[in-house]
Amino acid sequence: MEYNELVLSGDNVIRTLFFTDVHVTGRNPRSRKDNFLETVIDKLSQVADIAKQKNCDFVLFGGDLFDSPSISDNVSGKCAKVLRKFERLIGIAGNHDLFGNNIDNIKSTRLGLFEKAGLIDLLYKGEKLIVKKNDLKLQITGTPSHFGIDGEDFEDDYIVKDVDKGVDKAIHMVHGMLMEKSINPHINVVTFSDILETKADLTLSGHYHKGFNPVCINGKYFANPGSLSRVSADISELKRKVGVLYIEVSKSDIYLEFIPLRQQDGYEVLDRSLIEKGKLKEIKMQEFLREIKSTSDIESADIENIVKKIASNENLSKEVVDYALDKLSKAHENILEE
Ligand SMILES: [Mn+2]
Repeated sequence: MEYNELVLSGDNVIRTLFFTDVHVTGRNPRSRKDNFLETVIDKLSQVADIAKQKNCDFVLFGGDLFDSPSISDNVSGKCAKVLRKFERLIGIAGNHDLFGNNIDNIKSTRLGLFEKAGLIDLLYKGEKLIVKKNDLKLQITGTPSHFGIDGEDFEDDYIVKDVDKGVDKAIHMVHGMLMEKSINPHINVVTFSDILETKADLTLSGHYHKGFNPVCINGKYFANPGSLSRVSADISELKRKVGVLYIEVSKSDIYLEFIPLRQQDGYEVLDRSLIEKGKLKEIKMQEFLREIKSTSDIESADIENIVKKIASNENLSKEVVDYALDKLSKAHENILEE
């Protein structure tokens, strides 16, 4: 972030929207029957319109703007054009925005380019933005995605430990698997109860595309409105309404409201014919290939795991491991740029 304070004028309420996981791409996901790029650009345009209608002071974004960090010029240009409709967009990077899920290489990604061009202001781990409006003071922090975000050191990424003096409310954004409870023993998740000691009054997460209804535990809110686009033809995605979270912050309160966007019925845009023909394996393979083609997340995560495993057996220093991981993410970058 180039600034750490934002002074606004108006009443005593800060208004904002939060949206996440847009996955802009020119490659139509296998499950989609429509023109995915057009649909997703329209979604972004709607979010900008709602921000104007609702008089939002700025808009918050939870990561994965792009499906891949090196999306084509043509697609990036269309995305840049619609982002110009936003007066102020403040967000974090998602795993799909990064090469090898390594935030250190943000400068060579499309999202990094958009940051430099002033289309989005990115929050990095440890940075703090103080928003002042009359006598209301809001602190905003964010943790972008990185390798191992939902691993054993999750507290460092999810729990806000200090809030500036005089701050009335704090919002924290994180691109990680935050949910009510674990869904699969093979996927690391962070649950609300894991992070109840956070000083953030509102924790906003992306990454988990299905999202969840906002919850309030001991006066602390947790919310994820779900991905702005539907890329899989799972029954839950067919039924899910895509939308944004409207947020009002006042000295005493936080108000949250899910606003659905204009959208086609899931059954109109998502193709389940392969699933219904019992070709689930084929679909899973397509989705796997899509992942590899986009960010190689699965592949690179595995390689990173291997590096870390070797390192722990060989007692290598952290510098050596970091060097190896850095080399890997650069190699990943070269593969995608070819
Ligand atoms: Mn995502």
